[in-house]
Amino acid sequence: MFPIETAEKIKSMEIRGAGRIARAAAEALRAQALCSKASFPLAFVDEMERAAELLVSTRPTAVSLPNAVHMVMAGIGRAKTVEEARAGVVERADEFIQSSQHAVEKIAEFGARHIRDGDTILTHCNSEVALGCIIEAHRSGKEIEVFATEVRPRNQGLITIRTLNDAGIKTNYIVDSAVRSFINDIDLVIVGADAVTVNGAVVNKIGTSQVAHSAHEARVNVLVAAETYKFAPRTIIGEQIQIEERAAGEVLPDEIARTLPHVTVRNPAFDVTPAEYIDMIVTEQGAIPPQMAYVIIKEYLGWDIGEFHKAFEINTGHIE
Ligand code: RI2
Repeated sequence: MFPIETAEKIKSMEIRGAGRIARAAAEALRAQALCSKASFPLAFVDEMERAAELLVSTRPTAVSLPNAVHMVMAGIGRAKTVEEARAGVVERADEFIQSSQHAVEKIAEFGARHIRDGDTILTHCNSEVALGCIIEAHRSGKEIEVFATEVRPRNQGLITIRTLNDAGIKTNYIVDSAVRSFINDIDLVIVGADAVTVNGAVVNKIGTSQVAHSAHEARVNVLVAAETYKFAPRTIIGEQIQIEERAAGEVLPDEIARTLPHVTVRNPAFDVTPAEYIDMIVTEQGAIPPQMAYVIIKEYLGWDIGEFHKAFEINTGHIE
């Protein structure tokens, strides 16, 4: 699929989930590189940069998206010909997609070990990696039960309960506001992430921080399943994660909203859970306490300070 089509599908959430949108973006850049008719390197770079910007502009919160685009675009490197640049992009895109799929499997394997036989788990939203851990625990023979939230307003909980049902896992479906009522029945909370900041805060679907707060109060452990490419390098230089606010119509139908002129609907899609409410983050490199997010950004994601400066210059339009 080409970048324009992929961008539309990410915007409309036909393609959704932080990992999936990252892989879809890598795939779109690969398709663009393969079909480019650019006859000299600068034209190729220009075309690819426009595609990259379009993809990154679709949804602002999941850092996996700009990280994936950055990794794929780095394939252009110092290429001297269009063919070299094209091959670089294709190679990096393939590498990213493969390593992303591998990361999802590794996290399932590591995360499942934190689930005990007889555990009742609560999950919020629809995270491929969080569900991977749960399904792997079930597959390895552990008797588990899950509570899954509805996830207003987009109801991603429906996808979650279908997946759990298909896997044969005993599942309870609850409205988002019922989490505190059931928290004493829960042994472990497992959620995914759209972004992890340098101070170990986790940005995930709206409501995650309430879930984590309830869990903290009830002394229930919170495990976050997140691939290393969901860690946000630019938070090291003080950049904030932008929380996407989606259309009011997702919460309240327009025909009702029109009759309520004094009412403003607010629809943030994500919230921030502070590190102190998170017990561990399971990455494909192993589990870490959230306070070690810096190490993942520096050691595994491999951003060096030169790249921070470059990113900073691009963002501020300031070139030294
Ligand atoms: P995986 C989703 O965002 C949810 O917030 C989910 O927890 C997160 O991405 C991670 O998903 P949305 O696209 O990568 O539904 O673990 O807004 O699948």
